[in-house]
Amino acid sequence: MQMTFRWYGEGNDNISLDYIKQIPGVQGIVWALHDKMPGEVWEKDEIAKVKAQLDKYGFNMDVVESVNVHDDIKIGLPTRDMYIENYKQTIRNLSEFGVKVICYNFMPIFDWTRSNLFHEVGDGSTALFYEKNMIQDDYNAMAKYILDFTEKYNMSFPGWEPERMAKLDELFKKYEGIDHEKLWENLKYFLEAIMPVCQETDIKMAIHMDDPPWDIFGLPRLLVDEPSIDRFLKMVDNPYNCLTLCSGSLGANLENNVADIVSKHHDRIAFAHIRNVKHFENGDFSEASHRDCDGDTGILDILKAYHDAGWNGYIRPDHGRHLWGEGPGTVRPGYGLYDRALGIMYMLGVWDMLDKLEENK
Ligand code: DNO
Repeated sequence: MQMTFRWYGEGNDNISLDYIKQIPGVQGIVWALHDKMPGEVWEKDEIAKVKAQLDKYGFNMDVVESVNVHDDIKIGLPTRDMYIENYKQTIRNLSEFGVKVICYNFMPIFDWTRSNLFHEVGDGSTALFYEKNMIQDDYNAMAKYILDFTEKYNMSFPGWEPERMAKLDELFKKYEGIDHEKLWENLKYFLEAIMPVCQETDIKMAIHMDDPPWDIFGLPRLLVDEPSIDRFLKMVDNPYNCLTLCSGSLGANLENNVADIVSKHHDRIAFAHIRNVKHFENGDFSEASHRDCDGDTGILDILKAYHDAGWNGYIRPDHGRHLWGEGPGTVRPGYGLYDRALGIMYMLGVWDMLDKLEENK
């Protein structure tokens, strides 16, 4: 496996590359041009700037997270072809800088959804939290909570672009009639259109799991469990059509066994997100440290499944808790420095030990 760390870019992330360089084992930065709207072409000079910043530290830029997909593609509007052409151009431009994997998602309107971004965990730290009752029919309260937060702290979250969010009602109207089957069709159309460019440029498309893995606010969600992943991989059966297997997104449903999915589909997992989730009886869940026993996701089984498979894809710690003074205004929710660095040490500790045991067999 190849360890990476997500970084939001200069001026957009309080964590510096200097600090990231001090975390053992990090080879690459998971990056993006965060000021791009979905549908816009990423220009070479913009990509070159990031490359120069990463080169100084010897980090690779192999993984992009995310090149967001325009709503018109998800909805299947006639304008989708124009946005698909732009997407292809972005893939071609990225390939000139050695990019190998593009992480993206196909969730209608919202990316990840939570009801509390800094929930007290009980040990003095905070974490992202999902209160089931808060995320039912009315999207306005949840959207207002997130958007007020981003405005107050002068940041924007990927997938929560204020320009799009300002037109939420309109967006919901556009998605009327888009059920699961329509959305699957539109996903297939998109992938079949871009696969030849992926083959030509040797870039894998790695779809992120839906987070949480169920429909919200009446919007369909597709990548939610093993059968839907099977369907996705068969639907476009191409080695460049891959997964970003996010243990935390899938782990929000206790019925998902992420380690089993790893064993079954490791050859199509281009990128692994490792996140641990702790469940409560009423259906709420909180994010937790990466340590196996702090959550219910089965982190040890998952790492072992990757190791047993001899997997050599990209991996990163996903959401961590906010520790040691990190809080609103100092870090991006879920993306502090400390818990993700601890997560890396945990993962590398497990991995090194598995290597050693294999060596000594
Ligand atoms: C959450 C992330 C997601 C992910 C996108 C990929 O923190 O894992 O926002 O980047 O869904 O498109």
